[in-house]
Amino acid sequence: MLDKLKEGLQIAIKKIFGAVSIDEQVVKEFIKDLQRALLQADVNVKLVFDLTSRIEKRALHEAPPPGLPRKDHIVKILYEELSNIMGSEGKVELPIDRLNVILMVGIQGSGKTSATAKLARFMQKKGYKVGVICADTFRPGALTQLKMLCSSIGIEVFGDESIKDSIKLAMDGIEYFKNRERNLVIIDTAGRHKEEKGLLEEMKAIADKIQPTLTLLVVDATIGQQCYAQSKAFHEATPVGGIVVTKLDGAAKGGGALAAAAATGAKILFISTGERIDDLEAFSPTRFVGRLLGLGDLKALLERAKELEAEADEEKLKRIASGKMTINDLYYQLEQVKKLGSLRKILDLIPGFSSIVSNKDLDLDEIEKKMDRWKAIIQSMTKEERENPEIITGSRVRRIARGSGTQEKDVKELLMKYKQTKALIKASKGHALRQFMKRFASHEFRK
Ligand SMILES: Nc1nc2c(ncn2[C@@H]2O[C@H](COP(=O)(O)OP(=O)(O)OP(=O)(O)O)[C@@H](O)[C@H]2O)c(=O)[nH]1
Ligand SMILES: [Mg+2]
Repeated sequence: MLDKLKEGLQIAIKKIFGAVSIDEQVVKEFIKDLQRALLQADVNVKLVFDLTSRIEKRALHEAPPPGLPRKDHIVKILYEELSNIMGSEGKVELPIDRLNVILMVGIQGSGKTSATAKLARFMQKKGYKVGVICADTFRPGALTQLKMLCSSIGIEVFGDESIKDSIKLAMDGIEYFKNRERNLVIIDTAGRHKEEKGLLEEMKAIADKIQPTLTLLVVDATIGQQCYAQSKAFHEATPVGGIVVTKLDGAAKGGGALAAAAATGAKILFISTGERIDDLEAFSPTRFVGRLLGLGDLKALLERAKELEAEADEEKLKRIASGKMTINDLYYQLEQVKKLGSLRKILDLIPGFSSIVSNKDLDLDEIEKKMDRWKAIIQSMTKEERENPEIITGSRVRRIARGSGTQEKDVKELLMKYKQTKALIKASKGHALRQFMKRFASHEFRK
């Protein structure tokens, strides 16, 4: 599956690992290799350039945690950014103590009927009691096709070729299975063409009437980045709970199809990778990208990176607590707080905090804006200035303010705060800060 893309990405990675040292030249070449591989897989041009410019920036400017080779760090960046464009992790969790209804929709020939049978199989293996409904009144032989596929897995299909009303078929089918102790029914519908407004409306009418637990949109990977327009049209007609991307086996444009589907904001929940009934798998962006990049080595690399990052955090904390805080450390702190989410959310989590400080005393939006300004200011400092802020006077203050699009008084304020914080931490021997950071860093605050 996606062999071409896999090959292209792995060539790029091999070059990074083969380089004597990582310099701008090597990174630029790596970026070119990535672009070539992604464009060949029909990933949208803008998406490719946005993605690779992010990777380039991070590869050139982001320092790896101490101990992690630069090469490994770049592969890790590639892994993170690629996973990101494949969307976020999704899961199908349906309660077993009631009747769940999954509605399959998609244009003609996208693979709905096959996906219906495959999904029935997938959920059957998970222990669900599944029934399948044929609500396709359009395609000749639709019921026979579905029955044939499902008979091999012992799943009953409800259908009636004399009924020409798909909504009635769906309703009758649900009623039928309700009386037969099923907890999941999957409804196969007729192919719809995205340009035909009437058909999108019909789908909406079915969805409105039967109120499915989940609507799954089936898209064909061989159309590549066109998946975007198609998924978007459907998603706008009726909220799509998830996407099934089919025919990924041998689809040269599969990478583009996945990225495009994810770009609509609907989650990709399943991928279909062949014509056999068992060729359906739950989709996980991180696992998928891991496989693309060759998971074996990657897993070890990611674990090592995580350990080193944790170590580095601990080291930084020690240094800050001992009063040897640099501007770099301050920047790191700002980043950490940002990573945790919005300040308002974090402060809400601190027991008793809201009763001590009312929201009007504390303009959190203003503080967040200030934090962003501070980050910009620090980014405009030279390495020397960050390590040795005492040298920042007169003309340097002016230069930094200009470079960061802030005012001189903002730069001065930052320097003042830095001095105060440093003195405060030194005075308390770092005790207060350590407690505070430990609590912030612990997982209970992360979500
Ligand atoms: N190679 C491959 N073929 C697939 C896959 N999924 C579906 N197909 C094939 O694609 C063709 C169309 O699949 P169907 O499931 O009938 O598509 P449909 O969306 O139900 O089509 P209509 O009901 O006419 O709208 C069939 O020949 C399937 O065997 C897949 O993942 N891989
Ligand atoms: Mg069909």
